[in-house]
Amino acid sequence: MSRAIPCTLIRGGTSKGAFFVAGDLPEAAAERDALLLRIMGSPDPRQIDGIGGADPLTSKVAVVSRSDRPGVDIDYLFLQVFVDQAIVTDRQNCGNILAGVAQFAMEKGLARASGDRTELTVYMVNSGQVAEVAVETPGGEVTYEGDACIDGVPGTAAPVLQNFPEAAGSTCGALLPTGRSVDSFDGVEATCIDNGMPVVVLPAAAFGIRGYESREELDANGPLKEKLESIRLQAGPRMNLGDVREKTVPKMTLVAPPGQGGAISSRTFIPHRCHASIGVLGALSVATACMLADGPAARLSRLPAVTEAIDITVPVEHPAGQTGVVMRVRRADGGIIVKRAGILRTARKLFEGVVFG
Ligand code: NQM
Repeated sequence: MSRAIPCTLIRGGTSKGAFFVAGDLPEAAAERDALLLRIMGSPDPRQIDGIGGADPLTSKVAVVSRSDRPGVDIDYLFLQVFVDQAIVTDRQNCGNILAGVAQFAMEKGLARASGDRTELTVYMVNSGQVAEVAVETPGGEVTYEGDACIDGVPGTAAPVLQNFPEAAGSTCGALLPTGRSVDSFDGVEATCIDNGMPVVVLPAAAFGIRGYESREELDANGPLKEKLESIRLQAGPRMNLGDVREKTVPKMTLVAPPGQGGAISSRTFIPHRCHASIGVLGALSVATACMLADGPAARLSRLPAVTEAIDITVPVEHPAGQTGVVMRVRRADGGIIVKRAGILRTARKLFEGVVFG
């Protein structure tokens, strides 16, 4: 008989995932991953025999536990379940799914609300970094209802404020893991950057596209995807990620001048399908690339000049609108240092019960 496991489905930002308390899943990674593949219905392009939504953005898992690290409230492990391959990977973070972690932890008794607004420190197990997450808890109760809206999600919900005090080098060990702000792959200039998410930033025009195409149009462009994968496989080892054939990083972001009054236009492959909007930490990496002294994002973006220390909002345009990244930056040694970065998200609990594995 299949096993029943407590599970909550939550929309976090522009993604959706199955949330588990760590103790409810098998401890051994191989056993846990086999179970998650069954739960999501992978591998299968339709995920017909599981709860995944046949899209990388809805085939996500959060594993949450109380933290015993000093100054940290909860530990959050993110797992990406591939849709059409039998792969579960912990080699990336996910800021969108992070948007539901604090509420889930409080509802499961892993953390306590403190007054009308609760700030929790979350240890992101995937990168060994912390995020500060502030959520609404009127009268000490979790709420998902509110007036905040984010592009890519209809309607409004309670605001979730995420702050990333230490995002640089999350997975690659350095903000610019190749040691340069501009590299060249297959004759295309690229910025390899990791400010929370490893991303290869490339000029859309170098691929014969405008950079404002829809997700569907880009997903149907086989030759473009082949060129991006060739670059990704070369960039991966150079970014200290090793062989990335079976990894979801680095992400591939095509940039163009802003078309909707933002700072830069983006289309991101994650890595084999085009994102419906852009990831949270992905947006942070792209916004940071805009502030470098050179590279495709710096060249094509429209931003106020950074002189000394400033707080700046960088609206990153994407297929569903814009994601505003609020950053505190300062110029140093010919480059820039991002002191902290914040993003507004929302989340909504969709159902809670047991899932059969
Ligand atoms: O970059 C998708 C998402 C993400 C990741 C992906 C994310 C982030 O939108 O922080 O949120 O890049 O695979 O869920």
